[in-house]
Amino acid sequence: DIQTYFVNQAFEFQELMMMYSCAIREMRTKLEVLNDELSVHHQRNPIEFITSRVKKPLSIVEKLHRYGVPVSVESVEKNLNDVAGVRVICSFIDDIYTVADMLLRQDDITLIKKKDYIEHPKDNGYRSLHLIIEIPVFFSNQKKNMRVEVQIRTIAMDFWASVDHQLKYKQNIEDVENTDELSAELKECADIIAQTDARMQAIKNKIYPGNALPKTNMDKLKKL
Ligand code: 0O2
Repeated sequence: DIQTYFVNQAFEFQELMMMYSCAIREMRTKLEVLNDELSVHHQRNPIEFITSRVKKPLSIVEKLHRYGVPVSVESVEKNLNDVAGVRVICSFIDDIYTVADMLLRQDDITLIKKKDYIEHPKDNGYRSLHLIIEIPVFFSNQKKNMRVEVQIRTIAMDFWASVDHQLKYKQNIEDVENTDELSAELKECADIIAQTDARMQAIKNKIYPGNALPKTNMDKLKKL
C-alpha cells in the first residue's frame, strides 16, 4: 500500500544520500593526501581549500524534471552525476591540471566525463574543470561504485562563480532591469579575471621556471 511504498522510498533515499556522503569523504581524503604529499615535496600547497555538498532533495527533483526522467530513487542514481559534489580551489591554473592528472592516474578511479570549461568557457564566462568520476566505496556487505562531480577551479574563477551563482539563484535575475547589460558586464568580469589568472600564472612561472621545485630547506640549511 501507499504508506509502505512511502516508507520504503524514504528509507532507500536516505540510504543513497548516506552513500553519496561517504563517496564525498573518500574523494576528499584522496585530494587531501595529494595536497599533503605535494606540500612536503614542493613546499607549496596547490590546493587552497576543498568544499563539498550532497545535492538537496529539491534540486534533485528539479534536475530530474529538467531531464524529463522519472522522479524516483533509482532514477537519481541512474541519471544524475552531481548528487555528490566536491569543489577544489587551487592557486594557479596549472595546479588545476596537476591535481586532475594525479587524481585520474589512481587505479581505483574511473573517469566518466570531463568538461573543460577553462579551455572552452561557457558563453556567460563560467570557467572550471569538471570531472565526473566513479570511485568504489566499501560498505558492510557490498562494494559500490559511486559517482562524484569534482569541480576544480582557481580562487579567481571561484570568486566569479559564487557571485554569478548568488545573482542567479538568490535573486530572480529576470526581474532585474537591463538583464542583458548585466550579463555582458558579468562576462566582461569573467574575461578580466581570466586575464588576471594568466598573469598570476606567468608570475609563478618566473618564480619557479620550468615548473622547477622550490628550494628545499636543505638548500637553505647548507647556506647557514
Ligand atoms: P549547484 O547548486 O552548484 O548544484 P551533466 O549531467 O553533469 O552533464 P550539468 O549538471 O548541467 O549536466 O553540467 P555542468 O554545466 O557541467 O555542471 C553544472 C554545475 O556546474 C552547476 O551545478 C554549477 O555548480 C556549475 N556551473 C555550471 N555553469 C555555471 C554557471 O554558469 N555559473 C555558475 N556559478 N556555476 C555553474 P548546478 O546543479 O546548476 O547547481
